[in-house]
Parts: sequence; structure tokens; C-alpha cells
Amino acid sequence: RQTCDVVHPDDLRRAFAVDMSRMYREEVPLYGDLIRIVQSVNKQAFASSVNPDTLERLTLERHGAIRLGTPSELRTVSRIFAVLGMQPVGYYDLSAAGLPMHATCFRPVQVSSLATNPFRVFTTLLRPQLIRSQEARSLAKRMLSKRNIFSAELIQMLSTAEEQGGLDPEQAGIFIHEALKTFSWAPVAAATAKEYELLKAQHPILADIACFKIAHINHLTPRKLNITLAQAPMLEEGLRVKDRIEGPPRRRWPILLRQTSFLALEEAIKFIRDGEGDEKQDLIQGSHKARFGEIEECGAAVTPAGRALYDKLLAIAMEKSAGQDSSAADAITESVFQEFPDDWAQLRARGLVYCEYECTGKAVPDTMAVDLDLDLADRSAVVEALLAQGVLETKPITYEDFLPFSAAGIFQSNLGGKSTQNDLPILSGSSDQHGLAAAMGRSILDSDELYAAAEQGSLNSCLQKLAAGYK
Ligand code: OOG
Ligand code: NI
Repeated sequence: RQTCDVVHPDDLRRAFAVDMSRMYREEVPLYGDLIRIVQSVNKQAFASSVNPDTLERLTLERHGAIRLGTPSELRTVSRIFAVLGMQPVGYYDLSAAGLPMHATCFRPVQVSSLATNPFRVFTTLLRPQLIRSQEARSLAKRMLSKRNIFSAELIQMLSTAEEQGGLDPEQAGIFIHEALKTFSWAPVAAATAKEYELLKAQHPILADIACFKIAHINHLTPRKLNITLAQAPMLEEGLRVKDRIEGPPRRRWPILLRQTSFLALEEAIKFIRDGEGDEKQDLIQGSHKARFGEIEECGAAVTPAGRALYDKLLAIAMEKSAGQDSSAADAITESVFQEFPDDWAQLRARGLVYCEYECTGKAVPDTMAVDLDLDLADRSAVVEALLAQGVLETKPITYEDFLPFSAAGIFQSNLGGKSTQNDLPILSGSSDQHGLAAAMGRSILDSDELYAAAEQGSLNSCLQKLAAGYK
């Protein structure tokens, strides 16, 4: 193992996210408009918000999504993300929503890395065994087996990074440039129009995954402080915005994630001509709809108890609002969610959210002692007393993951038309986290463990400071 002056993975990720954003703005000019709207609304909303982040970190915030075709593509992508300091967190079974895919979220996991740059990527893998039509299944598999979405230079840099334990600044530049190629847009399909139509007829997602030479990023998502405020300017600028915001209703203390998107563009592409002939010069004009823009409002990460309450209320709201128009559905959802406390003290006292602890600077009263060796029950009594005395304070830990129902809603709105259970071209599948992990060749991290560790870490460092007499 050589030693060299390596670029920190957090800095690599930040550079990668910035370059990817620039690339996508060039490819999809509407995305540039979206960013402008978001920046101006964020500025307005920032002053009145309870959000603990800095405006700078908010403007950096992005996620993206890619759809991969084979386990070996996923394995290499997972190595690429590892170089960028991103690990697979969480498992999302999309078969429940009628999609032949499952997913994970690649993201930074350390509190300090999230603070530097929280860029995350929703990464789906096709599950061909869930495609009902045998013809479509084998065509998709055949096409995917022929493609290579990574440049030779990228693979070379990947090995270098793994051998050296990182990349020097010059290598880092090459790595980012080559990695972006894998996620860029090439308006030439690696399929004939007939192959494309065959897959699309089964499910539009199949054509998007299998008919291209590379794994284009299908959207990027800046973070919005108040997502409700962005809807109007988005419509004014002529973006075809999805009719409902996904996730929890509007609240004083936002939880989890609220998301909305503008609908996918119909983009010109060229297909390979069937049969003989010079493919490059002889292409057939067509179009493809897959790429879009999205915005999200991130709230507090919730504990398993908070998540169970969220899932329960969402299920009730969805059932009650079935068949209603979007404003009626929003009203129903808001009323159902009255049951989810919207007051910080209560959210914390009922153990519904994860908290970050901070020392306020106020001294520990003389009548109290902070002893690090206390057992759990005594310790939590001390913590409560310190909070009551104003020595400690808490704030939300930002949710850094995705929501499966919201993701399914975003998929549906961008593929056009909802499938009904009866004509699903997808075999019903069960979730297969083990299969996804095996495809990647590594295990998937549990987001709850990460949030709990962040909470504990912040509390421990406060208590250490206080025990050491910090004022
Ligand atoms: C991914 C959709 C999921 C989100 O924000 O929930 C997603 C896709 O369309 O490939 O990005
Ligand atoms: Ni998204």
C-alpha cells in the first residue's frame, strides 16, 4: 500500500456532486430553472424557519437517482461510491409498488461527513425474475449483458484508489470526470425501436433501464425549506409539477421527507436500425421519457416508534383519500396527521424523533454532578435535569434517507399513468435485502443504527465536556 497525499472522500463527494449538478443543468435546462426557484424561495424561508442547518448547507443539498440493470453494475457502482465516501444504507422493496426493482441509498454515514456534503443517491437494481413476460425478460437480460457502462479509465482509477487507499488531486479529477460519464445522458439508444417498444409495452421502466449504453442519472433534487412555497413559482415558470406532494403533510416541526417533482420530459433519441447497415449513420428518430427534476423538504429523522406512527397514519390517510382530488386528499391527510405531535418537547418526550444534544454554555448547577459512570436510568434522569436547567438543549437530526411510498409515487408520476393491480406486468415478489447485498458484495447498513449513534455521540460529547467542567 503506497502512501500519497489523498483527497478526503468528503471533498471528492462534494466535487462530484457539484460537477454532476452542472452536468445535469446543461443536459436538462429546466433543472437550472428549478435550482433558481429553490434558491430564491430558500432565502425567503430561511429567516422564519426552525431548521437547524446553515443556508450554505441547504443550498448544497442534493440527491439523485440511477437505475441499474445487473448485479455486476451495482457492484462496481458500489465501489465508485465507496471512493466518494458513500455507503449503502437501507433497503427499499419496490415490487410492493408494482416495479420489478429493489433499491438502496448510497450516502455518507458519519455526522461530520454529512455536514461536509450530504449527497445521496437512490440506486435501484432491476429484478428480471419479476418481469412476467418471458420474451421481455430475456430481451432485457440479453441487452444488459452486452453493455459496459464504465470506461476503462474509470476502472483503472477505481483499482488505483483501492490499492492506494485514496486518490491524489490529479487522479481525483480523472476519476470524477470518468465517473460522470457513466451517469450522463447519451441520446442514442443501444436498442432498435422494436426492442425499445417491446420492453416499454411491458413497463416503461424496462425500456429506461435496458435500452441505453450507460446508466443516466434520472433526476437531481435540491433541498427546499418550505416545499409548499415552491409549488406556485414552479407552475408560473411552466414546469409541469406533480399534483400532490409526497410524504407527511405540512407541519411546524417537519418530519422525514416531503417531495414533489416536475414531470419527465419527452426527449429526442435515436434508435439503432434493425438488421444490416452502418448503425452510426443510419439511425431512427424516436423519443424517450425518463428524466425529471424534484425538490424535497427534509425534516427530523424519526425513531422506529415515530416511523410506526407515520406508517399507520399514512395508511389511514391513503385509504380515506382514495378517489379524492388532490386538495381534498391533502385536507384529509392533514386531519389524520393531527395525531402526530407537532411540538418539539412532545416529539422528544414521546421518543418519536432522534435528537442532537448541545451544551448551551450554561454551567451545571452546584447541586448537580455529571458523572459519566452512571447507569442508564440514573443517566437519563441527569440528562432530563440538565435539559430542564437549560444546560443542555436538543434539536432535530435531519432525515438523510428516502421513503418507499414516496419513491413509488415519484416513479409512477414520471413514468406516466398508474398501473392497476390487474394488468401488472410484474410478478408479485417478496423483498430480498439479502439478494441486493449479495449483488453488491457487501452488507447494507441500518439507518436507525446510524441516527441512534449520532444521537448518542452528541450526548456523550456534551456529558464529557460537562464532566470536565466545561462552562
Ligand atoms: C427513483 C425514485 C425515488 C425519491 O426521491 O424518492 C427517488 C427513480 O425514479 O429512479 O428518487
Ligand atoms: Ni428523488
